[in-house]
Amino acid sequence: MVGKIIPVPRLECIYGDKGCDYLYSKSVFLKPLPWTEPLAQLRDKITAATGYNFRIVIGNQYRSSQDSIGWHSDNEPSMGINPAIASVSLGAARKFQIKPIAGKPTDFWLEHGSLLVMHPGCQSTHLHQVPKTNKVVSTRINLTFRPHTGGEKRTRGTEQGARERIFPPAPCSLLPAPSLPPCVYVEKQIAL
Ligand SMILES: O=C(O)CCC(=O)C(=O)O
Ligand SMILES: [Mn+2]
Repeated sequence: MVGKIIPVPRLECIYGDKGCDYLYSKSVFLKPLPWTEPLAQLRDKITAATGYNFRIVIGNQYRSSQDSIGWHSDNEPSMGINPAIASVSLGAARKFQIKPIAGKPTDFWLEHGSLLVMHPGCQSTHLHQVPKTNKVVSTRINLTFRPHTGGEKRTRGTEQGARERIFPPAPCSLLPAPSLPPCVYVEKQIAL
């Protein structure tokens, strides 16, 4: 379908380091707005908890039960090889599913304030999605913090300190939950 514009079933935004442009599905181009103070604070908190460094955050807003994201892996080349991705969920709880590429899904609920970490390697072995649902659900926002190999590096203040501490990234000290694939970790509640 050449030239046909198909809207994604959710709202999206991106914040991050200057020049860390993001292209996904070979067709959707996102240009980051500068970090806001609350987002930068949350990024640094997640870095402190996981040991992973992040340069962009993509926000998804699921307005209702009919907003969703289909099976995919986050394997855009601009994130480098084997990215670690951490996401924070806000608002309504939604079912998140993850499965080995040719395997059966594991379902779990991402509640308000939960932190999901997909460790390096997860994107090559697993797919994930947030399906539509027939239940009535209110708005959910998901913030996915991601690395990026391009753009301009941050140079000031605590951001520089954070980068020096964890670059190259330390292995994440958080352990996977027993019921989940080993590449995933979920913390029920992070201090927001
Ligand atoms: O909303 C979620 O929990 C997942 C979002 C996601 O997979 C993505 O933005 O790539
Ligand atoms: Mn994803």
